[in-house]
Amino acid sequence: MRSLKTRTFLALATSLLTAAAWAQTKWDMPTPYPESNFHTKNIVLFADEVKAASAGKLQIAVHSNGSLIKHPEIKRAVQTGQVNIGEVLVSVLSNESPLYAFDSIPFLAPNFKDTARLWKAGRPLLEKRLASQGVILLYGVAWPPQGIYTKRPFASMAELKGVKFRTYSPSTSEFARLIGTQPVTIQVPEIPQAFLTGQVDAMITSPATGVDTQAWDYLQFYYDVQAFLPLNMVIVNKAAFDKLDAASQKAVMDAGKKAEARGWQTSESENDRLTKILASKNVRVLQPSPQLKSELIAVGKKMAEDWVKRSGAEGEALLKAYNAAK
Ligand code: PCA
Repeated sequence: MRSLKTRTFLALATSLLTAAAWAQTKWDMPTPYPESNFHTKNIVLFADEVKAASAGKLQIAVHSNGSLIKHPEIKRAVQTGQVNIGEVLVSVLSNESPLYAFDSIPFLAPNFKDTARLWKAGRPLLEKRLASQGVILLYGVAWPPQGIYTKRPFASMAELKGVKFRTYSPSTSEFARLIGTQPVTIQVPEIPQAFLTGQVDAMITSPATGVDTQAWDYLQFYYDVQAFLPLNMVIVNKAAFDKLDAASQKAVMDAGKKAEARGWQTSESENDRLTKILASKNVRVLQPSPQLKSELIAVGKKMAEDWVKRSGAEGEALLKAYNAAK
């Protein structure tokens, strides 16, 4: 028979172990883009930092490429607590509210500097809206500028007429319609298959996604239009966040701040390198013709007007804050 001392020690050790196991929380984190993508790599670093800063108490398992939950379902999954954290493209939600299309208006904020100012103006409105649904907006990072990939060269909108055009959000589908093409919404994991089976023949996206999806296998031209820089955001279920101990909450907030700064930096600094990869794979990287450029600017103007009408007071407040911060 064990001595009283040993028994007391064993009982104590067991209860300590049980407490430690209880204190450990695991969150699943669905994300829409592949492992190779800079947003995903940034999230993996974020998860590592949360684990270290919470002394292993909060572990975030990243499920990239829509493997756990498909992109259009991720926001709902976070909101309902099916998962506690996730990443989405802001404008994928714009059927829910036009507010979420604020970052997809062609030529409103066509570079990183203006998009940072636009994000600053839009963020409080998004935070408020999400908070009313029990969701915390942790951070946002812009994609590089969006351009147009095609199989053939073109110099005007008329030459694109009727082309089946891959889009990724309600706003990009509206853009596709306004330039005379036929939008087909396809999320990134399905892009190669969609081109190889002839579902689409052109697309709008960044050099980053062009490289991730090996665009050179089915597209030969990239027009560096620099139309807009859409944002991804990382969102958290508030009830789950509130259940964390103070140290873990701080770990999430601090790591979120760092990920935001790192993500913007990488998005900008990697864009040249990724554009060069496209060129090295024989995708011709071209500037839009002056005619095409002015046609696209007119499309952007129309989209801006429509968006202001649809988004009402929120849209007005956002644009006012954006313009005031110039
Ligand atoms: N890549 C994502 C969104 C914007 C981008 O550059 C996509 O093509 O779906």
